[in-house]
Amino acid sequence: ASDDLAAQFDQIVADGARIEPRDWMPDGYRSTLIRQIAQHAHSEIIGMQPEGNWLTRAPSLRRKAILMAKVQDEAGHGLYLYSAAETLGADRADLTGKLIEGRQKYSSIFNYPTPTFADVGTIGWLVDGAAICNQVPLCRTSFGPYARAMIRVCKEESFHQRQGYELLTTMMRGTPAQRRMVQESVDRWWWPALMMFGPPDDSSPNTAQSMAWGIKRHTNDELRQRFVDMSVPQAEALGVTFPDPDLVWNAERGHHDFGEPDWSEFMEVVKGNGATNLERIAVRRAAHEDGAWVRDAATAFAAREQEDDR
Ligand code: FAQ
Repeated sequence: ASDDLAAQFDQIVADGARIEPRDWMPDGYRSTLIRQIAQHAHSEIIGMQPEGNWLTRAPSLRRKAILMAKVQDEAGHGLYLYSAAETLGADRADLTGKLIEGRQKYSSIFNYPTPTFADVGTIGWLVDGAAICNQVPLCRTSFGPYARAMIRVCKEESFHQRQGYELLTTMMRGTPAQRRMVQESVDRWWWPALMMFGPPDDSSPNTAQSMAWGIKRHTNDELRQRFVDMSVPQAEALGVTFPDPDLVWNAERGHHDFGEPDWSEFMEVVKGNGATNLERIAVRRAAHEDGAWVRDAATAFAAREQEDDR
């Protein structure tokens, strides 16, 4: 019977259809998905911090309202993703515990500081841009709840990307100092944005199996290339350059050639040694501890309601 179930699973994956929570699945498929979805959820939640830094300092009411809405959306994405992980048997409180104990990863990109307001625009343009590039194919990932979550998340990320680009175009129409601020910000974020796609294919331990299971639809390098090709004309329209002397159109390949990100920096950031890793986790831990009374009150309230029902 278990052979039948495995064959059924393989057939669903081969057909490009969706595996649902009650379907049989290999243990490795389940654990890979829990790992990836949890890392993704943690990234959304930790990802509120770099831009959150500017909420009280946004230069106008309009910019503040936009930024507040965007940061709230990221919280929503995180909760949506934790729920998708729960359909696989994970427990949200346990996942949060693993994050603040440093036992589960979140995206390297959120370990860089945001010293200027232009960073809000650059994060929207490049970081949300890279996120969309990576997540649109995940709308077709083989696990149903994850794929469906990605549809709404991608719609909201597209809005985030546009607000970032619009912010930068406004600054580029401003003073020379504002234009310099945009270029300086783009110089800092370009390489970290390329690292978001993960290590090169030949040193990506999970890609082959995740592609075979239909969890990933493209390799890390394929998506990185797509992002570079997409970003170059946008940079031209904006009037900024990327800090890569090797970035050049290759007519033969029909793609841009580009330089190698500093993979030793990536490894260090993923290991916890980036500029803001400690701060990000400390802030998340403090928020979790400060919120303990709310969880306790909600649990006590739910218990009393149940008692009243009896
Ligand atoms: N940072 O074998 P692979 C957002 C880890 S967007 C840290 O290639 P895989 C929106 C990897 O987990 C950001 N760790 O792994 C937003 C693995 O760890 P292991 C979140 C990284 O999974 C915008 C090891 O290295 N998006 O939040 C990174 O097949 C603005 C080996 O790598 C997602 O998570 C990295 N950059 O491919 C929010 C998308 N790259 O095995 C706020 C979903 C790799 O030790 C503001 N995830 N690692 O546990 C994915 O598509 C994949 O997981 C990849 C990595 C492509 C990220």
